[in-house]
Amino acid sequence: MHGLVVIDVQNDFCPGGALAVSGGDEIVQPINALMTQFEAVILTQDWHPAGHSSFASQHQGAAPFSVTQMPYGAQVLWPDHCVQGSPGAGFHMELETDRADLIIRKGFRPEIDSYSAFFENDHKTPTGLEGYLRTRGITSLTLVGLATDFCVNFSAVDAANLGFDVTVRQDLCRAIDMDGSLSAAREGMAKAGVRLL
Ligand code: VGL
Ligand code: ZN
Repeated sequence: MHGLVVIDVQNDFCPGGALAVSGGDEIVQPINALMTQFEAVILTQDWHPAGHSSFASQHQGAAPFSVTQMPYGAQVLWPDHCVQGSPGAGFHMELETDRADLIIRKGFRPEIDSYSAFFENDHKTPTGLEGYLRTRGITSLTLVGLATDFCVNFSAVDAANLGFDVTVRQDLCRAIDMDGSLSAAREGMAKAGVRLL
């Protein structure tokens, strides 16, 4: 059984948003069209409490897009984004959310970020998505969404390591691409056995 996982197609990651990904809105209609071809559709939603520890605003003197050391490892510090209940955390207005079987929220613990749909950034704390997919008999996943080099990348690598058959539709993703993060993400996904289309 084949599932479509739509990563973080939210207002803050689209042009005009707090952490806008260039061209983020261009993928919405083609993703809607793709949903009809899958037996299961899962959406992820980046969902941070105000004052989340991944926000540069919470680290004195830290600039957005700088890197800090957290107890669980290196963490990029972001502009405040996807704050729970804010318009920026909402899905893009044209995304067909009615088609979703499951919406999984992540990044809701104040002290840890979660790029991946499967594990928080300590690579240990599960989100529960693996259990959902397995109990539904979904073994093969196609990933689309935002951003290619962060949440799509981490989700795809984790899914492949968990034994799912994983495809990333790069044409239906857009990247942040800071300091070579996109090419590093492509290499990491390929190495993990992710099919890059
Ligand atoms: C994301 C940075 C911070 C993403 C989420 O969806 O790729 N990136 N939070
Ligand atoms: Zn985030």
